[in-house]
Amino acid sequence: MPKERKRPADPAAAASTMTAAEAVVATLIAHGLDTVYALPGVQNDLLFEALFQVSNRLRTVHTRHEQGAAYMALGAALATGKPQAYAVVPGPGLLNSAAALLTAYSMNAPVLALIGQIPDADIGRGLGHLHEIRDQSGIIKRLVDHSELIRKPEQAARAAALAMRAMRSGRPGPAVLECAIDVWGKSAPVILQDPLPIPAKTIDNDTIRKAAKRLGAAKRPMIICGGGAQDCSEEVTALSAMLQAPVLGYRRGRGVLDSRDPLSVTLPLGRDLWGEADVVLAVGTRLLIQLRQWGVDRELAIIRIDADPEEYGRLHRPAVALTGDAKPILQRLLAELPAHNPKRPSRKAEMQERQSAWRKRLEKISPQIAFLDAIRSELPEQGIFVDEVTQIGFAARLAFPVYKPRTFLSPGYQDNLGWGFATALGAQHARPDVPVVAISGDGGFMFTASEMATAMRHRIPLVTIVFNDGAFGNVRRTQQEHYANRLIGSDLANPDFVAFAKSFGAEGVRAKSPEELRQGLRRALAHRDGPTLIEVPVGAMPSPWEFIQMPKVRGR
Ligand SMILES: Cc1ncc(C[n+]2csc(CCOP(=O)(O)OP(=O)(O)O)c2C)c(N)n1
Ligand SMILES: [Mg+2]
Repeated sequence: MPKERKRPADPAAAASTMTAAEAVVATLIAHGLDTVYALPGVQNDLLFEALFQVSNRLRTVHTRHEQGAAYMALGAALATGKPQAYAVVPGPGLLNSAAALLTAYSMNAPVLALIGQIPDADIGRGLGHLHEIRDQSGIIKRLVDHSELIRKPEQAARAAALAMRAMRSGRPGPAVLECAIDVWGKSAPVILQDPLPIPAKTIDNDTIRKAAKRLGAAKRPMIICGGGAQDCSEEVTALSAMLQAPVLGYRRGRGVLDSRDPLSVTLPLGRDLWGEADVVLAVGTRLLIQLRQWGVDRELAIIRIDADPEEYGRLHRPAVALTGDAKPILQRLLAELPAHNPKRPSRKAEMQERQSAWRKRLEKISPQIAFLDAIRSELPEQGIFVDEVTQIGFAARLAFPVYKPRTFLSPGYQDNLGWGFATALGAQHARPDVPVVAISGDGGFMFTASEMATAMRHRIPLVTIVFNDGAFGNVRRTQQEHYANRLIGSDLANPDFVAFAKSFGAEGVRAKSPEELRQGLRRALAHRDGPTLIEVPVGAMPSPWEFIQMPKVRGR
């Protein structure tokens, strides 16, 4: 058994005797964290003991499954833009959280995982300890860019500070700290570690000028935003106005330019504009859809802003590459651009016309859009919409108006079914000041439905809308349309979702039409004392895929 704690954590003291767990916890507090999403177990008992000591400064929010804890940390990170943490036991605990950790990696989200370990001396020996997994550290190294195994208390504070810095430097992303069952409780004189400075990339004047000249000379400039642009709304808005450049955001880039601006576009019109553009400024996006689906040719010059220079060599060499944090780079570009940019006539009328032409074509998916209109009419501007891999979600990416950054949370390229409910719980927990609405299908919701208990236990006022078609509808439609109706593994037996919610003590409502959904949402959003589930029974919906997987418009 681990030794008893000698002294309670005291993060104010510069050096004192404390356990590894106390040192980690004090370091997290010093970095501004206020919550750890967690599921306990014996390897982490001493970590939880340290969390207990500081529970007035660092809340422990426990979930019913490790994926819930990790998705909640992810949702909190996406909604706030700030680092968040979760803690789980090794082996099955780690693996249960792994889909969320993978998603955090894919989304460059600063999520710190605290993972237990078997007794330190036996790591790697294959003795069959509780929750032992072969080469846990090796598995973790494949999942994230930064990880460390804490082997003694003296190492703990610095390890935590390094992890916190790693999550925010270069390409941001998750980090993992492992610590053995018998090390969490070991004590030593510990010097607490202040936050380490985040190294800033120097921005090269010549490259900024080169980019500004290209953009200034462009006849049909365009801006494409990914998740890396979420903190650059002001700058992108100003650049777009100066250049009269449309701004495309699809999943992670939505909300950077307000959807009410006629220059703000989603995929279908974005593809037309990509076909016409002579210069594209890509901010914090992999450009996978553009370069792989829509094509590229010599007439198009691409300027990329990315935290990770490895991006440039992957698919297509950019004409100009600006590496680093997008915000200061865009600010420099904004300062330089007026010297090279002509006064440009407004494209407002043209863009409004093109937007409405596409809205007409999107009427093909109007059942989905009618539900989205109902949600938008009730969700305030700063309210957060959490997307899922479901029919309403696919339509939302194309047609849901988004007014502010970080108010449209979409899972990026993992597109992992089942992320939504628990991620939204984390978003709502971390942003109690704004309403959060999660949408999901009956399939996706059931991945983490047990976290309704977490929503009740921690009184999280999330509103969840479950669109119930009794199927993995997207799969079923594919089987109908492309496999001659050979249906396999796509029908679902469901609970009564309203009764399910009520059985936890949550509010449960059924809405059978967009209008009933609107009314139900209005009531639900007024109820801030706990969760609400709104079930919407639906039939099969028209396919959105012709608007998402669109053919080439450039190149061979
Ligand atoms: C982790 C994961 N597993 C499987 C899939 C494949 N998949 C994509 S959509 C879908 C069905 C979604 O069903 P539901 O949530 O009910 O939404 P619907 O399409 O019926 O609206 C499945 C299984 C996925 N995207 N992610
Ligand atoms: Mg379904």
